[in-house]
Amino acid sequence: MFGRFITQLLYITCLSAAHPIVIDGLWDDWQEVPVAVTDPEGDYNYDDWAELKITNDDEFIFFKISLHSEETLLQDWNNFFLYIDADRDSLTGHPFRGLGAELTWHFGYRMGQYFEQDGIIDLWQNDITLRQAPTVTSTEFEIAIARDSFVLSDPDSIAVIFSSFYDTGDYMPDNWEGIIYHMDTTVVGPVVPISLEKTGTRLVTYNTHYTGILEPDRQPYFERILQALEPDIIALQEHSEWNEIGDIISSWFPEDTWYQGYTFRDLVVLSKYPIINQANLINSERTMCALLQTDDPINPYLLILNSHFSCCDNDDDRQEQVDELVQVLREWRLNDNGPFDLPEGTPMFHVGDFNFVGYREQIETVTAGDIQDEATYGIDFPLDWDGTAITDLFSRHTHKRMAYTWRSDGSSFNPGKLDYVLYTNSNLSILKHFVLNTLVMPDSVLNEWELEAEDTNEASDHLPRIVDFMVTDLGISGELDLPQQYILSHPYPNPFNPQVMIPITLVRKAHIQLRIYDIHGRLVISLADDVLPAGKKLFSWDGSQNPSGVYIVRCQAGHIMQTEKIILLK
Ligand SMILES: [Ca+2]
Ligand SMILES: [Ca+2]
Ligand SMILES: [Ca+2]
Ligand SMILES: [Ca+2]
Repeated sequence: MFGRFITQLLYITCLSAAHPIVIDGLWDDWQEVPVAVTDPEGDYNYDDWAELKITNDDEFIFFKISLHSEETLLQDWNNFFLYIDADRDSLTGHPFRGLGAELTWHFGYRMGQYFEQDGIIDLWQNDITLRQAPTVTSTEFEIAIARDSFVLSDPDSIAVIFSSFYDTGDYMPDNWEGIIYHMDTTVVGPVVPISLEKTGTRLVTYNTHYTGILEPDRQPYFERILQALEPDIIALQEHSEWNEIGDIISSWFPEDTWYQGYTFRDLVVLSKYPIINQANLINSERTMCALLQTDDPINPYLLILNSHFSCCDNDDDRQEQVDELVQVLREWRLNDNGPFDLPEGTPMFHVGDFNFVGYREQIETVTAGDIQDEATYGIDFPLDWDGTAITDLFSRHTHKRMAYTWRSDGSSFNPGKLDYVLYTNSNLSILKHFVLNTLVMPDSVLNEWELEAEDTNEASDHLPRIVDFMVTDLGISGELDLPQQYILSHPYPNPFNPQVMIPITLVRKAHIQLRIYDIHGRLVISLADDVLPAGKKLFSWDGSQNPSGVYIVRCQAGHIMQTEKIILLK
């Protein structure tokens, strides 16, 4: 009895700490959160809990659960139960061990129950604003539930038990009365917002939900969204067979010339840059590509892969599709056996609605080129030009610590990350990226961008993903005649604030002009205009008096001129 009393005291003193948690499937935001329960390994022979953390912010209560046992899917494939005694009264609610639980939630069935005095009410994810990540298989998950949902009505403290198999599984915690968590009323505050303002070249990927841009009642939402975003390149999925898309987009941007690619199944790429080649890439027609000719002075080519892989629980088809895609890219790049000539070192994005709601191996396949069925599709092939994986970009909402890209409040499925942006980080730098969710944006920001709160919610069940980027690599383009003797090396750090270092290497004495220009080509400062001896010299520039943005470092040595883009990020 005395032991239990001490334990309870410890829980009360330790377990109260507000933290800003982003529901995105990344874990660094949990590092400062103390462990609530360490559960033993082997106390259950199937789904075996390992650890529980609990915290809250102004709006949500957060749980991070992890398993000793193998990976599973939180929104399916399990019989995980969460019991919350919201009034800390064991005589009210559903009796479970020492709890009287007002809320029971079954993760695998995506259903719960609210036990109130007069009866039992069935619950769906939207009733408790359930948010969880990742959307693919894992051994750890982060979960958010609204504190002010009618089920919880923002309690001061709760008692919690997780069970891994109905009412007989592994319990976390194992003690009878559960873990007590006290809400921390420290104000966490809203997330630092991401401005919609464009920096660099902008790519938008968007599943338009059954040809939404063509539907008269949904078209105005898309028009406002795309006009606010001002994309340079648009990749659309689920827009089905129709031809007017180029005319519609052009009519929304009368100042610009737009190039429309062909429609492959339900995929199309539109661009302000000429589309010089395009092709379907796999048998199921679920990945297309478009080669663009941009005005980038470093590497004028850009390859956009646009995918809409098989939906839902069709893991086998989806894995086949991504395996086949890696095979196609491997044969193209290694053996020149592809739909058209692809210049070596061409920067590449792979975007779209990937529908990754099952095995996380599919992510490994499209990033690291890890083929699952090597007997059919051959050996693995890392997809970046430098022999490494391409990068999976994690973006959050501009005004919310959320990263989901699909949401349907009437569905039993909680919002998830279905839409991906992958890129070759050997030659592309990301300047800004976000998910647009107008529902969470303040009126002042909506007004500024001539958006309405319901826009993204009414347009589609997917949210658009936005990425601003620039081409960065000077080293591996096969198309440009680059000087053999490197003079200007990559400035560092990049992005920088406020000081950037610029290394110059001269193999012999030379007259050097080193200047920094802004993105509009206006001279910002001249750092050197002098004869310098052979050897290494490090220049620096302090940008504290200049606005954030992209700047060009230009180094002229005799007839050789080299440039580097640098980003001042304050
Ligand atoms: Ca997180
Ligand atoms: Ca355990
Ligand atoms: Ca109760
Ligand atoms: Ca246990």
